Amino acid sequence: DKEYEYILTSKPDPNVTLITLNRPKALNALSNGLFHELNHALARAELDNDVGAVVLTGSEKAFAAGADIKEMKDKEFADVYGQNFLSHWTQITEMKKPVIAAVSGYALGGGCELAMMCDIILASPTAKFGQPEINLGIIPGAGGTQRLTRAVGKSKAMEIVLTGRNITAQEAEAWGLVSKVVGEGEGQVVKEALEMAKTIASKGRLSVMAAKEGVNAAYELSLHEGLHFERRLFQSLFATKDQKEGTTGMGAFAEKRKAQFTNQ
Ligand code: CO8
Repeated sequence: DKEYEYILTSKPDPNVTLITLNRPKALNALSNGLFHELNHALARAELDNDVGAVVLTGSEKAFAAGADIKEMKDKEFADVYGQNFLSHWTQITEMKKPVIAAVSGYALGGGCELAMMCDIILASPTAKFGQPEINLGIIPGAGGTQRLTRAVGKSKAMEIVLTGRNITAQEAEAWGLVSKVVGEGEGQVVKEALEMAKTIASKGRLSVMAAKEGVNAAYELSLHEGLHFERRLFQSLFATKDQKEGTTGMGAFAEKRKAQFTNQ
């Protein structure tokens, strides 16, 4: 993929985009340039009508070892505040299509935060998650005190953020940070993430987006508001052709056949 310097993109399946962070010499340290490219590739996947889900991965050794410390180290308050440093690093959370993180090796600092911005995290047994910012005299800046706390609870989040120690894939799974630790073997985590993405992409696009919106609303709204929002989303899907195809008398369920969704 010649147009990008820090990432690779491909479509291993007609309905799935794979984005691979590719700064091997820096363990995929996250730089300004890398995020510009990542945002570009994500926007392209979002606009591609064939694509129903995205997989984001790194290398066997590192998903991403954090923000690029060399790029960050000489910045002053006037630089980071004046240019709103990190503000464009969260664009991935604006995606309507699901994004699965396939994590091998280090997911540290901004790398762990980037994984947490995705909708589902699959981990290889070699994955190591952590927020080592405390060792650098800073704190997590893109969700490490917020998304992590919602994922694993206060006591465990405090331990991770205050000690800076890495947690294993097995701990991350037991604590609910990742949905699954896959089997051993090079490339296995990407393989399983692509399979999962393919499954999701085979569903109706509109209901997948609405489901993602509903789950994400659980982090923002009270239970009462969240349930109200969910019911409205649910009701709105009755205006879609996919609901007719999926469930009604003329549809797949009644005819005992596989639904042919048209994303309408
Ligand atoms: N930034 C820049 N370069 C890095 C980084 C990084 N975060 N991590 C590794 N590298 C570079 C190393 O400098 C080295 O380069 P060189 O060969 O030129 O010296 C190369 O990658 C290989 O690294 P190591 O030789 O250190 O490899 P090891 O296998 O010995 O160690 C470690 C691997 C343990 C991962 C180690 O590299 C390490 O501790 N890295 C730093 C981890 C860290 O502190 N991360 C947090 C950074 S702060 C942060 O992320 C703030 C979040 C901001 C929000 C982001 C929003 C998404």
